[in-house]
Amino acid sequence: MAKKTVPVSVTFDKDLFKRSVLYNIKTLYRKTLEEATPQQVFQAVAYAIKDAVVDNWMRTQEEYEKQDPKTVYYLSMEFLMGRALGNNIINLQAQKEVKEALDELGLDLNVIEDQEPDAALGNGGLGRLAACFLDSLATLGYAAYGCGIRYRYGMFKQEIRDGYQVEVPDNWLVDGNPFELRRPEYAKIVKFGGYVNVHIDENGRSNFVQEGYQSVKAIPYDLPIVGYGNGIVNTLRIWDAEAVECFQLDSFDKGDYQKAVEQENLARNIVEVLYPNDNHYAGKELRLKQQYFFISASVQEAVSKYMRKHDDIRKFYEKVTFQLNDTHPTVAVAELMRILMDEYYLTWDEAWEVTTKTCAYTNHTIMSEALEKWPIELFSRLLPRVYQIIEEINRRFILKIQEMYPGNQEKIRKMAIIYDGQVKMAHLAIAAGYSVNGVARLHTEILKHQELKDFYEMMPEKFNNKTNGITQRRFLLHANPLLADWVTAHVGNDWITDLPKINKLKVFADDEKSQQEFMNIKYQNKVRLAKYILEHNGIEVDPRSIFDVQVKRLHEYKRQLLNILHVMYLYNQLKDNPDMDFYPRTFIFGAKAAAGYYNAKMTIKLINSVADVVNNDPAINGKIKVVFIENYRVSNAEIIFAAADVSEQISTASKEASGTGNMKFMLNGALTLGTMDGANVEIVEEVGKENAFIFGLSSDEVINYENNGGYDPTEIFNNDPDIRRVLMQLINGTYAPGDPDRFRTLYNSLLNTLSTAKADTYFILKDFRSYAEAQKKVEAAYRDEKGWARSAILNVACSGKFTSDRTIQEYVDDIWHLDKVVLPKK
Ligand code: Z15
Repeated sequence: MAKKTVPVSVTFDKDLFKRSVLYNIKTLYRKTLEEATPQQVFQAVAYAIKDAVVDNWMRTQEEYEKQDPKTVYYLSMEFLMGRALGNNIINLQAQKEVKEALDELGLDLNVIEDQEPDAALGNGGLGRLAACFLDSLATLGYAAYGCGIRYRYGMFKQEIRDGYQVEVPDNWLVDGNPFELRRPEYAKIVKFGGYVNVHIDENGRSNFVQEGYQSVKAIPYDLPIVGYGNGIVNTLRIWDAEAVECFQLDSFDKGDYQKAVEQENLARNIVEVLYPNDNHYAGKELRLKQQYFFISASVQEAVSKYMRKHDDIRKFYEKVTFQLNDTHPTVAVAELMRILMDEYYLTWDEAWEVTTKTCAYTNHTIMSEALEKWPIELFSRLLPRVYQIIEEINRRFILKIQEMYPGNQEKIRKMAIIYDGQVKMAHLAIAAGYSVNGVARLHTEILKHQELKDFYEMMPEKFNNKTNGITQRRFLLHANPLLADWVTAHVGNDWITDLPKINKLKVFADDEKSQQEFMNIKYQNKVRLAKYILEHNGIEVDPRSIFDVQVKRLHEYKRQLLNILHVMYLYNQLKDNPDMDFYPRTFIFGAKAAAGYYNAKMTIKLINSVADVVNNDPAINGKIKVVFIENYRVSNAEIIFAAADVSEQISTASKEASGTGNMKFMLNGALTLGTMDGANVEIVEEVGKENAFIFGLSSDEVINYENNGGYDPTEIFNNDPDIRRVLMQLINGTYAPGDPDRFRTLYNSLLNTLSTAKADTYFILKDFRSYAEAQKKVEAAYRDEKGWARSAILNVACSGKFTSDRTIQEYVDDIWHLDKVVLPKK
């Protein structure tokens, strides 16, 4: 076990770094190291690391200038980056030197890292995927920009008060962000509102100009994205909004004054806060403003950067590609058309050719409530010129539909971009994109044959699958140093940049010594999490119990309710039969609910209420513990994945497009307890179904029920006394003493015997028995310690496919066709 994962860096200057830290504390705070607060020490260390990063950043960008590689712009409303310091140190391969240097200064890197606020510019899976992609793009050496919004407030901080979620603003910039760089020289103007005027010029051309608009200045802030060990540093560019100019106090014109105030307010509001909805579209005007704001600025910048080096805008797509992360940035299609026609005077056909060779679209969900449909009234008022262009795209698209399906009104109804007074953003993205991809094999198949069937039949060549992935640098190397070192000691450290190499671990799965070492590491990670839980929740948990974990956004389709109903069922069994054979289990939850999502919030309250009862009942002897981890986010996720035995991936089959938490658990040696949904299907394919616990309806069965009006849960309620007992406990005050109606809405969502509304649309009762049986198998399997260790090691060994390096290489090969960049030796 001599080999350590941390390589010796040849370029990182330890002494320079130490001096830099002390100098920073002096010049930033006029203090000595001893006088500085922990936050100030963090800032000083972060600036010292930034110094090393900036050298590589400049070198990389210079090299891009020289080599002029094709560049991807990953356009996304969300980048869920988490903390930067630890990740940057790892990717600089400077961990050993930094740790030594800090040690010599009497500082502890872990404590310093803990001072950094998470950059939580995202909700969940979609935003974290974008962050993993940036890591992989830089590590693989591809020229890439992430383009997004510099929200003043990111994802809210979750506090649990009296068992309820309370949202607290996330003022992540209070102490300043040491890694960001303000770039006012690249500011752009973005225009909203007004009306479109046509000017005929001297050549008889019609020029469309927006007049009477309000404008906002977009100021970019750049964040470095450090590649692992290759000197590459890419850029995440996030836009801040500023008023265009201070309005004139001597303006006596009331209209102008009013307009100036409105313009200033627009700038103030636009980047104020991230909408905290995951997989749900709320249709708010400000959200559309956010979308157009960052897209207009990003597209303007991409075009002007291209024109600084090239003269023919008609060949834009040879050097630039836009990836649309869901429909949120789809207005880019029309904005690019606008710039090409109105500012570069391309004809419609020329502009359309460039646009359709530049834009590609990723679909991340089939949940209908997530599909963006903007009322045309709102859209045309806010973006009059862009709307005009979309109308023309729609007109021509309908002509194409008619050409292919003459006289088929049904096709137009289902496929038009503008229909029923709404602009359908997914239809726009598909009509204008050269690629449409889903995020796991099953998801892409459902898109092709169900949700987007008509589009697939019309344009099959556009459709492709890109199964999601995660970065092993953050989720193993950084999150789980004990396991990372163990893996390296056994198979070398190639896995850090070539995850499939981790497959060499397979031969150790049956080796008893390896099994013991593995379980010992898992135990230590469970102790680390138990300590975190005690400090943050005041709950004592036994690291020898099974750590059964469900962490993800709270959503009905993800079925946290199924999990907690099953805990209630187990508790009933234990109460009836205190001496039954029962392996101690700790059920761990972590989840934020969208602020306005009532059932989701009540599920959090239910979990905490069950926790209160179960954790404090001496009759069950601590055999079940329920823990709700407050404020689940990237930084504590890293501790949680490392400590998990069981990975709960229990969405209603067909609803979870991919999932990425499932992959993070697998990489850390947890066994999946899940449905055949999203990427679970591919996980099981890699590791073998004997090393996972699969249950529940298949996606085909779910879709079948849905196409035939659902199923009737009352039958299950009537015939299964255990389930009936659990459901009655939702409404008899067992978990809400004095307020038996508290969970009535959850009960109604499952049964709803009173109204005609559909009940149990997520098949919780239908899948309950199958889930409970799978859980029994989990318990039996865990009792066989060697067998469990074997399966856990195999999960790690078979996780190679799920690196985002693989995903990105597939995007490059099949969609983007980027040039690989290698930096010359210094
Ligand atoms: C989001 O986090 C996801 C999809 C969405 O449409 C929105 Cl708005 C947010 C998630 C999927 O639910 C999840 O299955 C997937 O793994 C993730 O995107 C990344 O593709």
